[in-house]
Amino acid sequence: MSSQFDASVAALRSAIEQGESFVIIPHVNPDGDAIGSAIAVYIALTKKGKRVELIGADEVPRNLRFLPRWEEFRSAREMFPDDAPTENMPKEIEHFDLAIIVDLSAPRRLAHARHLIPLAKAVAVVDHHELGDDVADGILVVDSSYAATALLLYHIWEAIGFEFDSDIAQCLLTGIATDTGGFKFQNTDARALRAAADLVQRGGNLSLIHEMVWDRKPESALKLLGVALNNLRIAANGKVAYSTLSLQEYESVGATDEDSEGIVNEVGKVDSCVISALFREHLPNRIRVSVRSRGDIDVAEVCRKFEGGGHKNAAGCTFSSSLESAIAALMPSLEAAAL
Ligand SMILES: [Mn+2]
Repeated sequence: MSSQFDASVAALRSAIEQGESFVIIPHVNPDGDAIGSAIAVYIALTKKGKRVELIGADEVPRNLRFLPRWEEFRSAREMFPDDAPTENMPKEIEHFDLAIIVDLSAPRRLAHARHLIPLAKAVAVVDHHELGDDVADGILVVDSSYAATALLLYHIWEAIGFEFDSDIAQCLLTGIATDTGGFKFQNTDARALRAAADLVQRGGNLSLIHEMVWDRKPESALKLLGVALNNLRIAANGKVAYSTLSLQEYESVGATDEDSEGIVNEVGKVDSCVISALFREHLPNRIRVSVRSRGDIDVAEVCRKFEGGGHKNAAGCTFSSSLESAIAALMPSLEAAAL
């Protein structure tokens, strides 16, 4: 650990000790790491007797609604319906001593929740993504060598003055488990496994996480998977596998975009492919693309060219266009990266 990192951890600890009121914010379209990390910090601060709000742009995904205290999340979309600062702010969100943003560093990825940032005296970032060009101004506790923000948090937990309990263990374990794909992605290192073992000992329940996150799906999600597999296309001599989901197809099986979770990984099982992608028309002419790669291929770099981002092997971007235009725009870069 660099001394810069240690200094940031010390700064976060003193901001936590001195602050009275906090807001914890995960990124837009949150995953298990964002939600698990946010709730863990929320519980720890609450136990210290602090006033804490847990606010995200989006709702807690259905498959994470087994986590302790997930119902305490509040929606920034409801708070800021016009996606602008409002005059009649509820009293409890008028001021915060510290805003802690987790699993991201770019304020634009807070979406509606970014309007909370000016209400906070200071900001802290806890994240494991590479810093981009849009970074919140504040205490940066960032290290991209960690497989998950929850894993980074696990390592600094006591250094920032927090205690563990079984609910916190379950939240952090969920963050680590989801960002490592159930401990099977390349980022699953000894550090992640050691942390997981300790978190299980502290009360985390890994089989419950597997069941709730991956092994229980609504009928609509399985039907949507069927549609996506049926739409499978192959490019670059088999090196790129991709699929599409149109708005009409979502509607035909009664699915929402949440049901597309994990489908890109199924597409990526084509044995010859090194890059997989799923193009989803989740709103009219709004295309979300999830991209995955094997080995050393950096798809985050590709997605950054289209104002997206992510990790080397798991990234995404969005297009305001038709499905076919989004495919035409992105495929040349994916094919080039696959060669
Ligand atoms: Mn993460």
